[in-house]
Amino acid sequence: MEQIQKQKFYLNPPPSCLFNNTDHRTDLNGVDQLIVRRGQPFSISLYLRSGSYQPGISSLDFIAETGPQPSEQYGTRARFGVSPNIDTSTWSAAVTSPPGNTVALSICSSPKAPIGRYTLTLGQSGKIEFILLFNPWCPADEVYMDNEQNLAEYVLSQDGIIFRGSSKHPIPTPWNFGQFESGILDICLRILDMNPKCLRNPGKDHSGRRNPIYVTRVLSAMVNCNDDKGVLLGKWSDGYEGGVSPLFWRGSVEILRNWDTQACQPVRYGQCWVFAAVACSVSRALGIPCRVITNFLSAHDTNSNLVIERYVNEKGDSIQSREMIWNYHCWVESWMTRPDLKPGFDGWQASDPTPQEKSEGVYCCGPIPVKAIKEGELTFKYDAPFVFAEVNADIVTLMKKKDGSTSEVTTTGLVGQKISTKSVGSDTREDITHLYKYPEGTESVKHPSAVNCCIKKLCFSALHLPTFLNSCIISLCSICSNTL
Ligand SMILES: [Ca+2]
Ligand SMILES: [Ca+2]
Repeated sequence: MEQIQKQKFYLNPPPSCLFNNTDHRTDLNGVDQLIVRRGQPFSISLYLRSGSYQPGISSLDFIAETGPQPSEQYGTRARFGVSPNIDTSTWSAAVTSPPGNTVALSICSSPKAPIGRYTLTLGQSGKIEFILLFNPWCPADEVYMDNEQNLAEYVLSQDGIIFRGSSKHPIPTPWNFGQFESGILDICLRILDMNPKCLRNPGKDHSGRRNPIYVTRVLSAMVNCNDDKGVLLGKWSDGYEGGVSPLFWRGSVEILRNWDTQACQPVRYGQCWVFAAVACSVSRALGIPCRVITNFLSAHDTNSNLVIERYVNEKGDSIQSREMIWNYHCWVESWMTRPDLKPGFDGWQASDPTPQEKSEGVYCCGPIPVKAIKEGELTFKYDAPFVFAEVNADIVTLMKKKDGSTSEVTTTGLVGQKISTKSVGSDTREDITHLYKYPEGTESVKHPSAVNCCIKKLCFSALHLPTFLNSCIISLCSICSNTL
């Protein structure tokens, strides 16, 4: 048997970024660094220092590593050799050129590999650096999306429309996501590196980056600056001195660059659509299909009972307002499978970077399958009750009377109107309310057992509850007593 020869070789620099990046649909980032998507082969070529490459005789060993503590156990280090054919289900390499002193190689990452910065070492003599991204074009990737028009919109499009205004008059606001603009991908990776889970345990965090569920949850925490060195500081009242009014931003690029150049100090100021838009930019940059959605008459349930409690006096004036109904609220949906849940909940997952309530001790929310909200699966990860309440909560108005008695009125069907997102390939509004809930009043409406009121609609009344909701909001039509 012939002995395998360890040959010395060096890279034919640089790896063709133009060819590879174009092939991997990352060329909009530029072609000065190698940026590839997982589960898809890319090409490099080597010069051998002595002799020529002989299939079956020469040995070529590769080590791919990511993060500061690469380990095979964590999946952040992979060692592999040359195979007769490329295997796109794992890290693999194959020679694609005839024998000679130049060797053309096809290299493929595992479709389950962590995303991020990699070093690929060839023996002891060659190294290349590259960035690995999620691959929604790869059927074996958890973010796979089987529709080119949707991919063009939800991954590649840098121009968006975010709907604001009111349920009666949704107003389209143009937004530049700019996920491929110069330096943005590097900033997105820095956001991952600055997240507290990474700072505490970088090896484990880099391993977690194989999982779009994990990455999406990290982003929902890191887009706000609560608890961490996140990107945006929220402000919901007048007075935006020392910063930019949320109304003045026109895109994510300036926000991300400001955060990066100011040593990760929070950018002032964000509100829901700004938080959501930045999360959408980062998700698309990393290769997770993502869209911003707007929920009109969105409830904020602070005590997880799926009901918005409003206290009013006899005049109907609000006397306590811990819970509220926003005229609209924005969050994002990201596209991925959910192997951690029972089957049937792949697809759009809602996550919300606006800091509202803590989840597992941190201001973050989701991802939760949109379908789980529709089906009332409120035990599913993550944060199902909060999102369910945003689109479904009933309003219980408690009127404290002068004689000390209290009357209670429940309003259903008001919260969660015209849930909207930009249409694929056009600037029109797509109404996706049906993805979140069954039509009001149909038998198939799912009522989780925790909601033990408001199911019976006992009467209709012309009663209007003044002032506690914005005047543009109110159109109360169904009133019921919660006597169940
Ligand atoms: Ca945060
Ligand atoms: Ca509540």
